[in-house]
Amino acid sequence: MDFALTDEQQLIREAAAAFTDKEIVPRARENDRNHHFDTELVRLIADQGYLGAIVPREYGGAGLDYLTYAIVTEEVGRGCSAMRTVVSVQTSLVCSSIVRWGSEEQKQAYLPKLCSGEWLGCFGLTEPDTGSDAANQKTRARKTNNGWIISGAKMWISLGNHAKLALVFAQTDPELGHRGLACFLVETDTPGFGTQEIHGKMGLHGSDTASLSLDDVEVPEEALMGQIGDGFKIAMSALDSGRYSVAAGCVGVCQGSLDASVAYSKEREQFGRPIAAFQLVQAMIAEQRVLTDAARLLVFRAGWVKDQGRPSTTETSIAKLYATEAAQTCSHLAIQVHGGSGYVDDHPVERYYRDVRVTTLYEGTSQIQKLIIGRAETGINALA
Ligand code: COS
Repeated sequence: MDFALTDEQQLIREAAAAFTDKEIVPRARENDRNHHFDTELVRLIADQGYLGAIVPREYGGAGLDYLTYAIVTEEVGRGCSAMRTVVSVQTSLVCSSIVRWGSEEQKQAYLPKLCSGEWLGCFGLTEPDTGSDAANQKTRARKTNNGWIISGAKMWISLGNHAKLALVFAQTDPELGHRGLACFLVETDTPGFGTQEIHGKMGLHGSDTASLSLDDVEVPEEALMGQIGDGFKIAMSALDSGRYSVAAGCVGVCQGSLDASVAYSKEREQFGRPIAAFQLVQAMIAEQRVLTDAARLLVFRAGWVKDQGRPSTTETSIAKLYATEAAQTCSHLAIQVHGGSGYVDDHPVERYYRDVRVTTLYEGTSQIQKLIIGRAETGINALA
């Protein structure tokens, strides 16, 4: 077993860290304060190749392996979870689905535009009444002579207001349950496709979140990705990649919390000494270090399994569960180390804390990850 990164991975880490410090970190607070989805910054991230990190080069991607993708995503996550969400949605949920399930024509048509950031994509799975029970889609797709008519609504869709392409999951035959689901590549300027911004979020103020409405949206036959009935598998395989990406971003939040805590505790003096000299402060720093290391190792293990082409659902759920929960604890402890200063946005830790709260909810709650892990361990499906 070799825990060292390759020279190439190390260089990619250094480049991603430098880019994050130069471009993402300086904008994160203002974007958060202004609830601004920074499309200029998205373009810079795309120029780095991060939006198509795991897409083969022939389709405009960077052709990275999964482990290296985690390294990049971690660095972006350290800078800003709103921008990391862009990477996760575009790269994992949208691009990786098209790579795996799209026809050659669909790959040629969409991947270069998505990898370059010319187009953003979104992932239309969740609905107002359909969250954890993802198979229970209310959105319907009706067959016509030339294609399909899709009607329904989607909720909590990251990038939804800016996306030019939406992966839309819809039921073609309710009698078939999850085997009736299909996935469509819907261009968002198609008549009947509408979006609305969701306001009032606790965090991720710099990200774009939408509800989508599909009112008899007519798409051609070529919009179907995979076969009718593949929809649920497409969604689950997308989430195998998306959850991994969320977990990697959370490692970045853990590391950012730790770095901020170490720096502040060495600078801040009380009782005539830097607070880093106090055992109770060191305990909070040590706890963050352990959580960060453990989360990163679980993410790397999941990436290593993916890079071998083996099923990785369980390892991904373990990494997602652990890293997202670790990031809650690390950002919470980081505020504690900062005292009153951690409660305002002079330091990144209060933004970490608010932004990271959603990660135990989106792309499958912690409870769903536990059920997936429990089922793998016992062979018993607690959801049946
Ligand atoms: N990749 C490919 N196919 C998969 C898969 C994966 N990771 N996981 C399951 N499948 C396939 C199974 O092989 C099965 O195929 P068959 O119909 O041919 O047998 C089918 O999908 C159904 O699988 P399963 O029985 O595991 O489905 P469940 O209904 O039990 O899944 C959970 C339940 C909870 C796991 C699922 O609904 C889920 O992940 N929910 C959370 C959804 C979520 O994360 N939402 C947030 C979206 S925010 S972007």
